[in-house]
Amino acid sequence: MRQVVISGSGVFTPEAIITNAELVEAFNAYADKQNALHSKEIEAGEQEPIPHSNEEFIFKASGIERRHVMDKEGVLNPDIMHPQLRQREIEEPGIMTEMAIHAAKDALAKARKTAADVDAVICAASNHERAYPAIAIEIQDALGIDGFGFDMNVACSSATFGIQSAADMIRSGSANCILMVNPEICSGHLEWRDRDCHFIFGDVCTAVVLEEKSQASSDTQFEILATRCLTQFSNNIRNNNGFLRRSRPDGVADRRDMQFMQNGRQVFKQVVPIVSDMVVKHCSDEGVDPTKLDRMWLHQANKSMNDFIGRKVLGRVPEPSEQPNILQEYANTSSAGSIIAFSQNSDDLVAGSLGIICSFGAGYSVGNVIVKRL
Ligand code: CO8
Repeated sequence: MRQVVISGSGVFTPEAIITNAELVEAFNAYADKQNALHSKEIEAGEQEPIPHSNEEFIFKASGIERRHVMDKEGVLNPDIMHPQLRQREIEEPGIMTEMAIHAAKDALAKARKTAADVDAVICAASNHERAYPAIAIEIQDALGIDGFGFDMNVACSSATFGIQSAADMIRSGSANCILMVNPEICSGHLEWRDRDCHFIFGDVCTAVVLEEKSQASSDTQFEILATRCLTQFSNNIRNNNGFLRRSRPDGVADRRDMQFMQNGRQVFKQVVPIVSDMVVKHCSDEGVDPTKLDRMWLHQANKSMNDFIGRKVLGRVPEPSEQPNILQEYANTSSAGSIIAFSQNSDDLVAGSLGIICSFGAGYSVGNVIVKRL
């Protein structure tokens, strides 16, 4: 059977940074304004005041210290509380394509490939700025790639499911080289006015080049030994802002459920055992001893969650270098998180080292990719 390698990866990091301190200051100003506006209802006991957010809570509960975003001013303006992205002409590349081009060029350069070598583009992300034409086709056009492109969405697991799809196509011979990109504008669908979740997400784009092993020539190659995907329906992480919103009888344009909603504690409790069991079983089924993994590039949602999973899989407390976290810098970037961790923490591994790229999140969904450094 044809073998598949990841021969390059890239990350586009937006320049603007929001620290926890800045975020909390803006949220608390928003809360004070709203509470003043509704003081009569609050005094009459008809409405609860909006409680303040708190930096210590955010760091302790999640491990997040800051996040990168495409627009900082709108998010931090207590009268706006969401990113403001400029209106683009229809002929201009969309914002997801713009982000993807940076990450894709980085990944292609590392893979020592040009657009002419690529057969297909997969744009795998947790939200797409429009339904059609596919963002992947716009990226394909912007980079001058022949062949085909398509979008896919499995929320936080989009990238690992994208890797499995690409690897399967390369193994079967329908493509030799695939660019898989993950432009995540989480700031657009995060509810910045809800203290339970306003700290969770950031924006970024990642990209990986996958190709048939014999044609790869890059310095750093990881052979894909096996992939496994798992989904199990849950409403604990949900967003209802679909194309049917105009057809709803209430006619409300800005409702809470149109942004990211989650029951975080339930997600934590339910997802950790699903992921640990899946990774251990997948490795064992593939003849890989999970306790001998050299590196785990895990989904970046919550530091404690990763600590639990790392301990369960390795059977001991992982060294920080064995399970690199990037969420302190980027926050949760949905499907891009495990790929940022991989891209920024894999060059040092020696030939023969074994690792997993593992994602988990809404769906629920879990994706696991077992790789070996060549
Ligand atoms: N400041 C101060 N206090 C707070 C704050 C805050 N900002 N937020 C909550 N509190 C309070 C709560 O009100 C609660 O108070 P009380 O005890 O009086 O009720 C108390 O702190 C504890 O709250 P929680 O129980 O919610 O706190 P946790 O310790 O559970 O931490 C976390 C919350 C960090 C959210 C944690 O539960 C977690 O990380 N869970 C896992 C979540 C996860 O992995 N989700 C995956 C989502 S990502 C995904 O699937 C992709 C979706 C698509 C992308 C969407 C982009 C927008």
